[in-house]
Amino acid sequence: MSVNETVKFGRSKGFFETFDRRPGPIKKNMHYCPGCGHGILHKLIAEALIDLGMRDKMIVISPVGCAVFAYYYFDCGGISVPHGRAPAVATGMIRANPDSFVISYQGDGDLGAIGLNNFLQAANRGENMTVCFVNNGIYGMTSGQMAPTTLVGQKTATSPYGRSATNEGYPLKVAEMVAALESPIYVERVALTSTKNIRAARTALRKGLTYMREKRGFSLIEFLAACPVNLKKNASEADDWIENNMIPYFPLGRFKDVASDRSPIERPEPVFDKEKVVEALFPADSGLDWRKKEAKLRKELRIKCAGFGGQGVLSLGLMIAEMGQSRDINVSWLPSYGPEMRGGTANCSVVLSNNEIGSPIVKETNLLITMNQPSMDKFLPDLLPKGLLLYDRTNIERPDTDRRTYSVEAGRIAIELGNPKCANSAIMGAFAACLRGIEQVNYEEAFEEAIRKTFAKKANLVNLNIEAFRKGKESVKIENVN
Ligand SMILES: Cc1ncc(C[n+]2csc(CCOP(=O)(O)OP(=O)(O)O)c2C)c(N)n1
Ligand code: SF4
Ligand SMILES: [Mg+2]
Repeated sequence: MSVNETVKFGRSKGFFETFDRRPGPIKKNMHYCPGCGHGILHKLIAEALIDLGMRDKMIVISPVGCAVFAYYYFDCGGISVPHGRAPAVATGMIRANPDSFVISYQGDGDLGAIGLNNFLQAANRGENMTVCFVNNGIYGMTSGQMAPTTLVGQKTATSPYGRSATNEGYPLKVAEMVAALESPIYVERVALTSTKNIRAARTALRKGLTYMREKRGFSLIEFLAACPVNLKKNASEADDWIENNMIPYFPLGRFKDVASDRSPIERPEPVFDKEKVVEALFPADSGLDWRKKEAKLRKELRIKCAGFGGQGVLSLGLMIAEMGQSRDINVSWLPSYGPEMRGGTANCSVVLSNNEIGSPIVKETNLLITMNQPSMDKFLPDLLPKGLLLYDRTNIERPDTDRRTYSVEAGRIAIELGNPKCANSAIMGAFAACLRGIEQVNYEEAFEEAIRKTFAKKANLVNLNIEAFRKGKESVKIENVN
């Protein structure tokens, strides 16, 4: 190094100083494996946000994939979205607020498989967004399954003999495909391998972001990136592998750059008139209007339903929400998918409220419904002191708690009715009985309507679930009235 060169230490201001959103004790490092392309690209993005002055209006959309937690790191707007849906969410954001900037950050599974249609439609509409497409040739997060961009002959967890062009087709050339569309303005493929390639990637990223700042339209930058863990190589071997195997098939270079021929996008200014939206959603003669303030519930119910994956806890939550909606109560239902499901419990959050619902996330619960022991152990500490607990005592030991507690043998009822899957309706019956007790409201008919609606396409299950519901309602047991 010459004496005139300056070495800059420290983290770009595009990153948070410490990663406080990251659970656990590690707050300084990202969760990526050593040598992972995501880490390199995050650094390039963070620096560009600051150097281009775009941070304060930027939203980075995290995909489902190893970059699912990108919002832990970037000090700008961030949201994580369902698998493959980043371009659709990005479209909504920039259409509603055309002065904001959006990076749709996506992996090859997210963009090339489950989300391909969302992605192509956004590209074809020429939305003013920058798509950062991380092509590591594999499903990194889920331990190395074949992706649309896996090379022919490449062995993965789901192509143990190597990808076959005859069976699975050839790897998808996303950059070439998008460059063939009329609307996109800029398409380039780069690689996050050698210093030279990373510098070219940095330039391409900044070009795409600059075009977005000028509102020129849709840019795609495809980053060939290493997933050393799933390639079973070290970081340097993984880079060599990309250069020797991926680049020959996915050539680097600029496939399209027509920004200078395009005028900045101008679309009609969106108007958000709350009253008009309400009128459209709830026409005056529909009888449904969340502005009506008559007290239907004495207080907002923030409910957590939790159990094993196959116990139907998500549909239990949906049926409760369905019931509330049919009674003109504001409702939200938020299933919990994704990495946290690996812990063994599936759960969903349901809010029933007379008022507008501030957040669908239920952390402090005032009504907990548990269908297995791990869920009880996990969520009971979040139950508020005046909260109510309802559990399936077929599967769960009587908890040592001073909360108001009710139980029902939902599992046993379901087995006696000949179908263990209707345990969720049995516990919902018990829930309806509890509601009658605590809220002095009788929603039992509405619950039965919700069951009919849920199983409308499986007529043989309607009666079974209604029977389970009624039995659950009749056999609820008070454990602790506090
Ligand atoms: C709706 C849905 N389907 C499937 C999954 C499982 N899943 C999680 S990540 C992933 C693929 C990720 O691969 P990629 O987009 O290439 O990201 P990478 O981890 O390689 O960066 C899949 C299929 C999920 N979480 N949600
Ligand atoms: S599994 Fe692969 S893609 Fe995921 S963090 Fe590790 S190296 Fe990166
Ligand atoms: Mg991938």
